[in-house]
Amino acid sequence: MTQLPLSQDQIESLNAQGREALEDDYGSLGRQLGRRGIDIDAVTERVASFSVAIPSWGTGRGGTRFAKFPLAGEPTGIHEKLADCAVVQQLSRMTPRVSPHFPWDKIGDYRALREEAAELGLGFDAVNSNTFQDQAGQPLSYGAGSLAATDPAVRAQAVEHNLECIEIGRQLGSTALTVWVGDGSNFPGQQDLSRSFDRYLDSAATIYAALPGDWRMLLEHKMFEPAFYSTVISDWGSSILAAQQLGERCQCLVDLGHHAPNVNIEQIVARLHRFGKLGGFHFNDSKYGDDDLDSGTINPHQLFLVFNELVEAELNPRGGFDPAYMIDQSHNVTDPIESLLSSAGEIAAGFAKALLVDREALHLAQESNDTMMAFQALRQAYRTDVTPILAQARVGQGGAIDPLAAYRQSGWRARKAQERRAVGVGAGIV
Ligand SMILES: [Mn+2]
Repeated sequence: MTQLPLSQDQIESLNAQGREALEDDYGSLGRQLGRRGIDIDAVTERVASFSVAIPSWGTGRGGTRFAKFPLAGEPTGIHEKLADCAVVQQLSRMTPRVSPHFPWDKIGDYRALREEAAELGLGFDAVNSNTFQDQAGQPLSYGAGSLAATDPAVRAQAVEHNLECIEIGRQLGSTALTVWVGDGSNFPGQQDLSRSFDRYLDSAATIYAALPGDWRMLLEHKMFEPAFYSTVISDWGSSILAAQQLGERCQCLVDLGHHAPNVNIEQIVARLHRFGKLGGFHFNDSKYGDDDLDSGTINPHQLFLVFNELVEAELNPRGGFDPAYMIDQSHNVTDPIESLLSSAGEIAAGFAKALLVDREALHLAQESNDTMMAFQALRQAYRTDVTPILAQARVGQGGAIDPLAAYRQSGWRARKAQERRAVGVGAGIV
């Protein structure tokens, strides 16, 4: 029996106010798409079945390296984080899974946690290990690296933590482990660039060997930060080399914000898929060297082009296509629930627009080297306002026509500000 956090009656009554306008807009868009040979209901059905995971830490106020400004009523532990994830899911109907992070979400009974999530209408996605910071009571420090550290005892501790994450994930019903390490260097000469990669591969192989049969290991690359001269898994090249060496069930995870500015990420997606190594995706946006702005806020066109490759990949599944999608953002100045609702909408919009591309016209134009018409095939889809499709997909599953309005009307955060203990100010986190 599910216990949803918000009043479904309240959502329905707000929807009732917007239903006539939605039907009008949906009908109009349907006729427009019909003229292009597209069945709007088929697209809505695809969008309704699309989902993206929420990272448990995304429900709290993030921060920068400089500061973190807490929000009254933000969650203080995994139980409250789950409740907030359930709010996002109830309104958006696009985020049914939570991606937990250890040791941040560490508790005593994971089977009970799995049941608690199920009662909120949630499941668990990939588990994330953390060897990029030290925890209270930890015997050895990751100050000089973790999986690639020169000290074998530090490497063993980092491997052991990943094995524990797999064990926790088994109890939660996860089937993937995402590994990101901050290992790298800040000075030329500080680290042997080849030997550090060797040590990483050696540690990662031990983790890979412990994966349950139906699990995948996802390697997340990041160009820089916290290491600013070199990072061990800095780019998709290092990532795919490691994934190919480790084995078939080791794949690469692309985080939109983890590349140099202007890098053609959609091409990286196509390349990884070509070799069966596209394992997952972290959605966010970036303007400069930052990597955690809200999805679609800066470059929605890039998001669309990435989805265009993902839709192509799905149509040409070279040995399978099952990427793990997750939102990965730092919500510094907004209510995290509002950011997650907005981002889920932006991500789904990118997907919906990619579904509207006239693939036959695109492929024909590509084959005949008709540059302008190939571009127009993409542009026509990108220009289409898919808002009514997204709203219809949500409503069809009990979600809100306007998730942000419904959330504000619910008074959730003000209520939680009364009930939850305050989070202290502090240094920023990733
Ligand atoms: Mn990420």
